[in-house]
Amino acid sequence: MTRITPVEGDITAQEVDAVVNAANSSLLGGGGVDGAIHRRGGPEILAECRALRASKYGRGLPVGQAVATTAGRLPARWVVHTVGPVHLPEEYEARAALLASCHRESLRVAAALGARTVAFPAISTGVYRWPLADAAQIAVRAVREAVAEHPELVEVRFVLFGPEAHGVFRGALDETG
Ligand code: AR6
Repeated sequence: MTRITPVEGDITAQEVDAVVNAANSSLLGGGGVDGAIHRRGGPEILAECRALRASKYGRGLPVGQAVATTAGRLPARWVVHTVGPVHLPEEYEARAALLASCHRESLRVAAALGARTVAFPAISTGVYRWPLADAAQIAVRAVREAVAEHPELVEVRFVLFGPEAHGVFRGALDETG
């Protein structure tokens, strides 16, 4: 059984095989988690992102999909970049499906590389404005479903910035555990 754990902390400090980045379609960096990962991980990550843009993802990484690069100087082996949806109430269903897809696809990509431990931030809950409690429900459900397909995963960790977000994810995990 894969352990699914909420921890309070900084995603860039996680000693795991794969760290998930809440990226944007350009793959060329931004603020929040994305900024922190590129700052701490160093230029190798951006170099691989640029190479992806020059090859397979000329038009950018579509929302809901995931792709891996080196983790550079982070204490991880890979960064799995995924693009969350911007929260838009009038397109709730379609975008909630894309947020679930981010989690499913990130775990698929990580597992295919041989990762056993994966850390997620609270995708879409910052710049992309998804309400935290709802994002937690979607993320937890998607991860629970996806780990059933990847029993080789030992741990999926949600890394939350601050006690409030940590409490919300812990609650969502407890409810569905
Ligand atoms: N560790 C853990 N969580 C963090 C960290 C960190 N170092 N930094 C922020 N958070 P965001 P999004 C939390 O905005 O909403 C970027 O510009 C934060 O409090 O990083 O998917 C990208 O390039 C929030 O709860 O991601 C995109 O353009 C959560 O992580 C866009 O933002 C996600 O916030 C993506 O927006």
